[in-house]
Amino acid sequence: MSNNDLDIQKKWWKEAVIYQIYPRSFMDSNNDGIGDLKGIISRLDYIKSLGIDIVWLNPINKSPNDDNGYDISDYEAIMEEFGTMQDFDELLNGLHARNIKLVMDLVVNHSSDEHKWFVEARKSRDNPYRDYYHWWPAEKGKPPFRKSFFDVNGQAWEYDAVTNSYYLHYFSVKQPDLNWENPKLRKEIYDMMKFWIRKGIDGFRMDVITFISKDINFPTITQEYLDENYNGSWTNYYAHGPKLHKYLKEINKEVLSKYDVMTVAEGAGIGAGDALKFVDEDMKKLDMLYHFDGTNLGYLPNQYKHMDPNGYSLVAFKEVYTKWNKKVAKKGWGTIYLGNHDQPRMLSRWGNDATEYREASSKMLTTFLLTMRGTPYYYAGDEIGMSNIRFDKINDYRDIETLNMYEKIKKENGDLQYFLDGQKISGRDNGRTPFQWDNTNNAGFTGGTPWLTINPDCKTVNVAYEEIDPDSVLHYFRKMVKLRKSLPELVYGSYKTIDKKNANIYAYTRTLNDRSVLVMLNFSDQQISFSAPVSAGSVDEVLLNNLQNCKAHKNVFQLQPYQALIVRLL
Ligand code: TEU
Ligand code: CA
Repeated sequence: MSNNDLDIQKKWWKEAVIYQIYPRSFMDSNNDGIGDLKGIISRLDYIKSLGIDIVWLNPINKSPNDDNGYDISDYEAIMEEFGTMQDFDELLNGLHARNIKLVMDLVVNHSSDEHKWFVEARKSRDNPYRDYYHWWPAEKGKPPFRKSFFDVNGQAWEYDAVTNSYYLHYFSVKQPDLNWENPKLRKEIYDMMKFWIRKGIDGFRMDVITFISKDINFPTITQEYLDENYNGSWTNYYAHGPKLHKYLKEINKEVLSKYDVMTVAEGAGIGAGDALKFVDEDMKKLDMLYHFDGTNLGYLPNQYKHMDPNGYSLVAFKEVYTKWNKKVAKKGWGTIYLGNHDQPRMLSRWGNDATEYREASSKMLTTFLLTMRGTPYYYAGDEIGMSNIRFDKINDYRDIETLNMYEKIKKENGDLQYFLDGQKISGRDNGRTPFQWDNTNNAGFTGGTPWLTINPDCKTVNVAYEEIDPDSVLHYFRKMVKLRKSLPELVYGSYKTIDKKNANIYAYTRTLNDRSVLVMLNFSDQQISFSAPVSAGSVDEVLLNNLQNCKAHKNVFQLQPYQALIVRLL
């Protein structure tokens, strides 16, 4: 069925390529070792050169940086380390002048404990801000267990002596959860969102927005209950609070419906079956959601089988993306990502960062991200093939998640070496090492001491080096972006997976108005013979190849290790 049978509503954010910048690690302008807004401003022409349409900035609001900005102490001020509101205005104008939109990170499941609301709330039980947060009076006894992702004891209730009460924090003890039951709190959030929209931003990425509704009876939740109802996962339980969709509809009614802004939910705990509850246009809630079903798959067997015996398989990987695409094929819209600030580098996780394969597999993964159906979220640094830094020692890490989990395992006399081995693969700091601009000191990121160690591969993995190599990962990224924009079938075209049980090749067609392309991706380090099924159409010209040659006879391709091919089908 050609795609023009589907009445797809065209939207700017459906046609866009989104580039995510982690400001702390992108470019430092004042040699304090921390990236900042002026640093990003100094690199606007580079960002423009990529051909992307939207920049998603991780949080830049005032924060004590317990969780690198995901603990906000003033939602309408800029983090001191990042600069001033004037710098923000200059950055926004600089992006808009280059026809690039700006999406900000909305972190409203929790605030910092240094936010004035929490400073007030913990003063007394009758403080006007008390109900901006979730409290449990100690005279009721200990509150029922709730898991915290970042607490050294794994406990989400923290005792606060001043008012002889406990407060709830799903993340660190310095990230108290906001009480969305309170209409006054919700109005404060909506007013803040309007403040930023009136400043001219173009949308929000909504941090763990799925967690904002809590069952305020705080019932006892047993592991058996989690196993029976939430696949044993606290994340899944947290993501199904009783009033979540009421709040999402209210956010849309009170704020989003009044402006042309885009929204994307960080969809922790949400399965494909629930996708349309969030992104079906008729629901009038959000535009997009990104899921974790792909990134939560096990690790590559050839590299880390010992870490995850169930391991990932390409067949499972393909099933995830095909399942999610199917859910939003007719209504709603999808997203595609493999890397972000919470993930290890996609090259190390899903490709192969060995010298022999790093360029080919980087380009292959980029081809996947930019030929799938749905808005691609591309993480800064992946366009030059940055890889995991694989720290050996806990002292090398800065991420509160790694540091606190280490402490927790130490308290429990657990296997610290096993944990550190695992962090080399999945630790979030692998994706947060400073951007590599050139082969000068500190990779051109800072004239000071970088806040996080720079990957030693920066001598050759850097923008300057790759600008002069026409076959570089960087030039391939630009080519792939350009190709996506030149072929409407790669944006709005239907997606159909081919040979889904193939253990090494991910192949699919994209079709719009009877124009079809076939994408073939070799996810393995082997040469694989692949017969493009004639039902997909007869193979015509090769539109893009991440390697120099293409061995084919009629519709049989000898795909080299990590080869990516896009061919026109007649
Ligand atoms: O991440 C939430 C999230 O994805 C966690 O539920 C995830 O499972 C956890 O990081 C384990 O890997 C968002 C932000 O993206 C993240 O950077 C913040 O640390 C977190 O929320 C708290 O704001
Ligand atoms: Ca700085």
